[in-house]
Amino acid sequence: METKSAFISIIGRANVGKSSFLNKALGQKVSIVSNKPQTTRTKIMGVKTIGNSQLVFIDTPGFHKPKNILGEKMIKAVSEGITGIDAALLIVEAVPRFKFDSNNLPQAELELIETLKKQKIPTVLGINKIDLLENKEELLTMINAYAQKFDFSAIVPFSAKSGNGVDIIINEALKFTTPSAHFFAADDITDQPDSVMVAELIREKLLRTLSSEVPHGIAVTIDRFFERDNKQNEPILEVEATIFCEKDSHKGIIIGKNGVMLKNIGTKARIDIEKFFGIKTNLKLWVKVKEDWRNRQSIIHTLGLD
Ligand SMILES: Nc1nc2c(ncn2[C@@H]2O[C@H](COP(=O)(O)OP(=O)(O)OP(=O)(O)O)[C@@H](O)[C@H]2O)c(=O)[nH]1
Ligand SMILES: [Mg+2]
Repeated sequence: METKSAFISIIGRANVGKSSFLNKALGQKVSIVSNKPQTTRTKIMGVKTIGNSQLVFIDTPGFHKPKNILGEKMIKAVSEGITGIDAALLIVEAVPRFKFDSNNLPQAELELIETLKKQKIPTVLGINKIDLLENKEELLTMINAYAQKFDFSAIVPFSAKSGNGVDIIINEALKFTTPSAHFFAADDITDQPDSVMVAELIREKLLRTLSSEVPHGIAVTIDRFFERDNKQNEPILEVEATIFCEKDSHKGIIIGKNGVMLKNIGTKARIDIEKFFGIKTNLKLWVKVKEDWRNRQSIIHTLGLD
């Protein structure tokens, strides 16, 4: 049987739903999602094998103006994420946060479109969050505005939340496949090691639970990660993780009064880890301060964020 594959980068501004699309397309969470911008920090591959075709999606951090060294690394991950790919999926929002003006698309999107043009990357435009759209005419204005900027292979309105239109994007993606060996096993779903997946699931709960600046300055490391059998001979996953934050005051917020906040975060993370691996899990969390780590190259490196 002749096998085919395509590498497809998912790019766009922060918070437009790139990771949500990936998870919906795969039918499983491999990339964390929150309502805070800059949730995704590195390139994350998601693999979908349909018959003899394998789609390798590359989720990337939201394109933004970096404010620290971590931000610069994230933008580097975006440009690396579109190197050597077969196609791209540019995601924008049907109901943008900014005032939509067809002559004045967001700078970040224009910059990405410029790169796609220069590198001649075939691109599907996905207009996400159509479930929030009240006035369908706005969608037409938007489609026209983007179509004038770039010759997209297809323009697909969709909702990563309801799943509407996601299959249309997958069908468009399949058109980019070319004869080649598969790079992943048929049942592989991501390139992320299990321990990274666990750290990300913990960080997701921090992003979702904490407000303001605190979660942006957080990194999670896994200190211990192993499986053992309990007395009843049932497998248990033991996980110990450290949450790094930037200030003593942030540490206080993360732990919360009488440790309630940390306990709540730990419970939510444990439930998700159990769901992901399908086994009972013990999760222990510690909180440590590393001042201004987002501007410290050595720490960023140690955390595997470059
Ligand atoms: N209503 C609605 N919300 C959505 C939809 N897709 C994503 N969201 C929400 O949009 C927010 C951002 O989603 P993410 O998937 O994290 O966005 P992202 O583009 O990966 O963001 P970064 O990683 O920060 O660049 C989350 O609160 C999602 O629940 C959608 O189709 N409809
Ligand atoms: Mg993301």
